[in-house]
Amino acid sequence: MSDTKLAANEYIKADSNLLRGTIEEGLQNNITGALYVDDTQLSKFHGFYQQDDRDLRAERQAQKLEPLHSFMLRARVPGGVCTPQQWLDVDKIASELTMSQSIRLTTRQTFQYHGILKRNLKPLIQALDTSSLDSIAACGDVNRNVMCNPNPVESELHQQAYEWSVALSEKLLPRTNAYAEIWLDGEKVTSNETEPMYGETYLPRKFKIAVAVPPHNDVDVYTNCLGFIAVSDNGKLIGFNVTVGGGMGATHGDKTTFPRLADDLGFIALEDTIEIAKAVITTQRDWGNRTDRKYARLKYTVQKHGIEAFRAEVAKRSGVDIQPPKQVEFTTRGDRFGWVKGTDGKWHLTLYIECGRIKDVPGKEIQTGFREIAKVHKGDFRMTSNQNMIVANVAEEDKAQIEALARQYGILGERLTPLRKHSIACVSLPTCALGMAEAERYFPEFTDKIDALLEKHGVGDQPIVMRMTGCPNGCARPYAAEIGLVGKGPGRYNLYLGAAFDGTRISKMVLENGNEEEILADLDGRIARFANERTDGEYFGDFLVRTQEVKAVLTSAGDFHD
Ligand code: SRM
Ligand code: SF4
Repeated sequence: MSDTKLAANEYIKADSNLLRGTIEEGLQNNITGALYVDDTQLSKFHGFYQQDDRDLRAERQAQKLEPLHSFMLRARVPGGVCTPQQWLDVDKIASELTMSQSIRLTTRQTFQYHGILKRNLKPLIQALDTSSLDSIAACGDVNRNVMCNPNPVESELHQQAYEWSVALSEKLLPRTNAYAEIWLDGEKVTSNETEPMYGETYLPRKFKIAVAVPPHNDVDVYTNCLGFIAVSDNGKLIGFNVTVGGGMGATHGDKTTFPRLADDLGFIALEDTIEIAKAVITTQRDWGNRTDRKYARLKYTVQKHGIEAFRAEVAKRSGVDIQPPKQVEFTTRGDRFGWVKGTDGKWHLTLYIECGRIKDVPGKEIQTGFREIAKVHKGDFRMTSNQNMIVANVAEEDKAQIEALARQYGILGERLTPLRKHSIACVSLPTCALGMAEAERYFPEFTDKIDALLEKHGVGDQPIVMRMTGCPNGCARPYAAEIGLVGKGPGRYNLYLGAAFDGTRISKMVLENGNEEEILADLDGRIARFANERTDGEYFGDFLVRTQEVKAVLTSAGDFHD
């Protein structure tokens, strides 16, 4: 490559021999717990990040020790579905091969391990493989885990949508043999290996796809690079409304960066799904910004060229007849807790997991509970994009046993408030290298305080989508929340309000760098007015916009910072 202006990662990818780099050599170097620096970028394509425990960083620095390096690994589980045996394997791996010993359900329907020592990476990936699981392309500049609404009620429609999410995930995988060679002792490919769709420098940046089945928008389809919204006729899937150019990440104080909801590309017939996805991906491959990773996501490509030009290019590349979008309506974004019955007569139990952390804590043996359920469960498990878990496809006669186990281990969640049911937070400290403020460790306590405010004003029964992240990258999609908190520094957050309950409008900042007291004071006044002045059935975000407390973000990006 001759263009010196390209982002550093572009050279790392180009020189990596299709993602191999020197990862194998780095694994064998026992002097350090880390990988070689460039390989820490390549490792993401294999599903893992190098991290260090930030709680211990200063102490180790004072002792002149290298940071306590360990790795976070994210699995690829399209649509979040796994079998009970797989769950038992996942659980065993956490206990035997990670320092955290816990499992972390993510906001994209999969799970992560934290605290994997370098020497345990290979045994861990091999153990996942034995369980027919992998972490290929779970991170990195490629298409990542494909989300699919776990909508168990409309069973047949969901099954069809789920199958498309699996097909998308499989068809869009990188073709390099690097993962098999490094981790699974696969035979080394020696000649002419190519990466037909991605090319040797892959995409300019990460790429995300979600499949949504209206009226449920729990996958937050408009926040994805590429969205497929199921269009059905009499319960049968007939095609998708395709959306492009959504994304959350931004940088504090930099108005050239912004969260953005996706634009409508149009309706496509079912058989065109993979072709459209490939055309969107190759357009982004060729049009995306490779000089500055800050502007390299698809949302900036669509914003720069405009949706018309982008649509024309995708139509040209795919040869697909892209029609105007069909009418669809979303009404919910949360999970449906407790038991629901599918149209096929099977039962599904959605269980709340605070911030997605599967770990035994006093009063709630979450990890043990799921292990015991997995031992007897004959259906499957479904991780949700709200970091919760569905014990799915339970026969009528097995319901009582599953429920008894959930109750015994304190995970039935019978007394959850509507706010809590609609709340998620990202990981942040101590593992996330980018966290500026606490999220997962502070969010439960913060949620209690907002619940108390709602209770005080008599609106404790109001469902409100509330999300917190430790930095502006937006891993819990906070700009799409009715109450969004984005970490600015220790104990300090920007407060964002005014997003739509169904995920079709993003929010605006109303308070910068506030501490807990300031945030609670701000919300106290607004919740009081909401309690007194809301119209029948009005949501909090809509109320703030109607009463002009918060100006609506109308265009996809332009007015987010106004
Ligand atoms: Fe994320 C980076 C965790 C969903 C936007 N994200 C990270 C890293 C890997 C930090 C890093 O780069 O060093 C975090 C690891 C923390 C840890 O210790 O585990 C991290 N992201 C997560 C998870 C685990 C949060 C969670 O609590 O569940 C989610 C894993 C999803 C998955 O299974 O694949 C997660 N991240 C998201 C989402 C939500 C989504 O995709 O629906 C977003 C916003 C949507 C988007 O992509 O625009 C998101 N993560 C980011 C960004 C900002 C990207 C950008 O465009 O600017 C970064 C930083 C980056 O890429 O440079 C990031
Ligand atoms: Fe880390 Fe920021 Fe993502 Fe939270 S939002 S997990 S702090 S990168």
